[in-house]
Amino acid sequence: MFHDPPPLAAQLQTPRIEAAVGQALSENRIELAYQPVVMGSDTGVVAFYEGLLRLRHRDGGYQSAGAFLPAVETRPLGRVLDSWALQMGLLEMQRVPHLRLAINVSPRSLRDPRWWSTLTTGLAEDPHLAERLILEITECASLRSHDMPEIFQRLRGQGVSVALDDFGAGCTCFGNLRDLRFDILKIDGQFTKDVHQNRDNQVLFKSLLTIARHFELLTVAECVESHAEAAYLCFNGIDCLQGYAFGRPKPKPSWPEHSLSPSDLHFSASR
Ligand code: G
Ligand code: MN
Repeated sequence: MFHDPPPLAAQLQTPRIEAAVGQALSENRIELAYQPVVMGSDTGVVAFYEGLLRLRHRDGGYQSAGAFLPAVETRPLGRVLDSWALQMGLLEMQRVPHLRLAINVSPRSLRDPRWWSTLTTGLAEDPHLAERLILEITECASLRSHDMPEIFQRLRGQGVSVALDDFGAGCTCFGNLRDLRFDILKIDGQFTKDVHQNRDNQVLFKSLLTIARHFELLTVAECVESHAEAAYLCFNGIDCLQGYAFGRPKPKPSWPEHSLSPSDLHFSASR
């Protein structure tokens, strides 16, 4: 969701978007919508949810994060939105005892004291929150910076799980998988598109899956829109699926009665 650098069109619109987002924040119109990530072995079972930011307009319509985040991602407002998303996610996790939730965070925010304070203060509220929280970090150039392994160690010290988001979408660097410890690999939606009939995507998807298995990562296929795509992905061993075929992001889903444990998901935050 966070791209680096922002597209030119987005940069040109930044002041207008900043004003709209600032206004929406002050009027409590920035909210999280939750999209299920289901198990490949039984797509009726939700492994976890991803909380996605969206801006609700006064007339009730809304825009998803992709429409405004790229424009403000490098700005201080990008840090405010990341902290806001984390705070709202942690509050929902406190309210819903079994909820496993993934929240997006820009690598830039991993250097923001305010984001860290939101994380540590939130996790201190309940000793079981950390094991239910997944932080999704989009691959970008700043993940290669020399202080990232130390920042990751600090993150893992909090007991949370870490996902590499949109893998393969941007400046893909396989070295990140070797040098930074992730629990989950989210394979970008471009590789799942028509994968059941697109030979190129079949080869790319299988290669990414082989790499993920080597690093013992839980795999999630993003943007799965059809059951034909899902069938191919499951047959070839994907762990989890996310996309419109299994549920659109919703502000108030009916939460499950219980959630899968980390061992059911074949990864553990303490690994
Ligand atoms: O970058 P990240 O994967 O965090 O963002 C997910 C984005 O993709 C959200 O804006 C969400 O609404 C959108 N999305 C989720 N599932 C699908 C899907 O199946 N198809 C498409 N086109 N978009 C999706
Ligand atoms: Mn994400």
